[in-house]
Amino acid sequence: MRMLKAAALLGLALFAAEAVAKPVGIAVSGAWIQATPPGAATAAGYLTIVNRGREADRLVGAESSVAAKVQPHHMSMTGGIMRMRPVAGGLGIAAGATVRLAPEGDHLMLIGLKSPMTPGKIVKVTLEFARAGKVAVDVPVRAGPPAGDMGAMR
Ligand SMILES: [Cu+2]
Repeated sequence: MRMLKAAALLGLALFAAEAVAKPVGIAVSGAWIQATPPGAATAAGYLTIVNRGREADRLVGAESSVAAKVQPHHMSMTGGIMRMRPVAGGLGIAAGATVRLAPEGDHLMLIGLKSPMTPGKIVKVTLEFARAGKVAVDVPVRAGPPAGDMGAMR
């Protein structure tokens, strides 16, 4: 009984610590960037955004020192051809919703790479949300998707 109580208190303490570290309603997890061959001008980044807040938010932009610009991109299928374009007005995340940016789907596009994305490298990306403001994420470069990330279409 005593152990259970201690565990419950510890759980509360951890929850509180997390709440302090992330005062905003937005949580980002599972971020990674697809490695690129030398000389590549662009790279794609993927991540999962959870909006724990009670209000809808939007990912309106992003930046990183490794690229001239970083844009949220939307992927769509038109006549059997996949096309991507910058998300006009930002990527919406409804209150309580989880939005997954994954291979073959929406992604972050790093444009004008200043150095090659080699596996193992950690890239700092700052996401900008309309409500939550700036959220900095350390994003590892990977040769392929992490285990369990099956892509947006599967
Ligand atoms: Cu793109």
